[in-house]
Amino acid sequence: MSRLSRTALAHLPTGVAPSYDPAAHGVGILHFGAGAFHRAHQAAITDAALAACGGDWRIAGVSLRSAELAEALASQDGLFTLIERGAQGDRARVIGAIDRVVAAHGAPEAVLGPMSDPAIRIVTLTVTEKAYGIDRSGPDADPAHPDVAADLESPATPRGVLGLLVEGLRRRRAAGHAPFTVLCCDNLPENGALLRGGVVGFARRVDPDLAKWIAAEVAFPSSMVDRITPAATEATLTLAARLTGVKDAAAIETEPFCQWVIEDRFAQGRPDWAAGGAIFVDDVAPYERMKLRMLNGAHSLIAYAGFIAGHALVRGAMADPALSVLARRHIAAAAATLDPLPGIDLDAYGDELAARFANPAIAHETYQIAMDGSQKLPQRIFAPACDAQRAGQDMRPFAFATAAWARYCMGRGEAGASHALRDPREAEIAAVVEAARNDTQALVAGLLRLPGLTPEALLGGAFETQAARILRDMLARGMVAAIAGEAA
Ligand code: CS2
Repeated sequence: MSRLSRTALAHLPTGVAPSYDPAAHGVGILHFGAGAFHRAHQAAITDAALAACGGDWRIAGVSLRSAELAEALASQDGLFTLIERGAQGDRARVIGAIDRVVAAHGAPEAVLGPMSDPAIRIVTLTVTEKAYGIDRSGPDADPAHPDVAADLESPATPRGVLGLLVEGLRRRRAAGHAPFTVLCCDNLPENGALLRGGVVGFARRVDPDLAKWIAAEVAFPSSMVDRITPAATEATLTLAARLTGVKDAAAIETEPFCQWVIEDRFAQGRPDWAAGGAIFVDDVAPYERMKLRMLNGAHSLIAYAGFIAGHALVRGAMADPALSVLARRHIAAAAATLDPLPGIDLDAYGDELAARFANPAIAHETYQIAMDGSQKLPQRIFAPACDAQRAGQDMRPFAFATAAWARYCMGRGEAGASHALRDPREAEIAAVVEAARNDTQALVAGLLRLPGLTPEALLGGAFETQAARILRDMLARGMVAAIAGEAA
């Protein structure tokens, strides 16, 4: 079987190859974090925009850690297969929007070079919540973050996101070029303003004049991205080969649903992403809140409760009647904290979410979603819990999710098997777990009081007491019984 490449495109089944010639379009976007999520989402929408409206908007990807993806894509002329999997079956399409991916690790010039090139008009990012190094209370750069600390020491040879953006912008300004627009695509609240705070805060520490220029000249629109994309496996590659007739080492699979809501503030133009299904709005914040609280909040609940109850996959957890009731209760409680959104029926959105979680073709691991809880819970669980408390609404769904996270943080399943937490604050979490022993109140109190984690309003009151009681029940009766009792 031949390998996916430009020359193989002519031999693909009808409708699989891009309907435009990728090589005829120049690169206009630099993207940090070229993993499965980006390729199933932004790259796919950019591909549709290129097919519909053209333009020099192909993407150069930056892989911050691994060189593997860069090599796989290089040997395939940047092409990869995207498989959409849903009730209607599997649909494969080859995406031509990515020109190349460069590995940044130990090679900052590979990233700073393109950043200085005026052809790059937008820098986009999906690097996960923990990679930024932003102190959210500012927002500001967090000098305690390892990448930020290293880059403040040697700003001319950065390795982290903030350091690379600031040095890239510095060079742009020094060369007299207009700055690129910075578009954050991670699951963070008001992600444009947050990243702006981090970048300006970093710049202020190395070059206050540059910080002023960035604050005045660089646009940081917010965006909300949504597409459930599990990590690709060998089975993904086998399926891609069966659907297309060629071998693809970089194939990925995803759900049919895809949503991208973007603030339309691009200083130097942008692709016609609306042609690929994106929605442009003046203010992304209400959409972001809806998605973070309803989708991601319920996802985290399912991940922690489901993992401890023995469900490796989200779809398996949703097939458990009691857990599915809890997921729906969580979605409804999250919806109740939101202001109405013109044109959006929150009940219908919630129903659609439950169906998406249950998609039998998508094998999304609870363990994957459980990762980095300390970076996710504030916007997914604590923010809606605060609003619910203020409005006198039921906080129990949020307390249950918090207890499930605390149970997961204990690092051991009910049969005694240990699991790695995979959280940037895992040392602090482990210290709290160790000190609390099996005192559930001390454990919940300790976790909630990790510096900067939980809003003051939730500490020392009903929310904390409820979470501790629920955790005690989870330990006394087991997670399955605790879920069943809660759903009854
Ligand atoms: C998930 C998200 O891993 C997680 O934390 O909740 O990656 C989720 O699948 C996406 O945000 C869906 O758009």
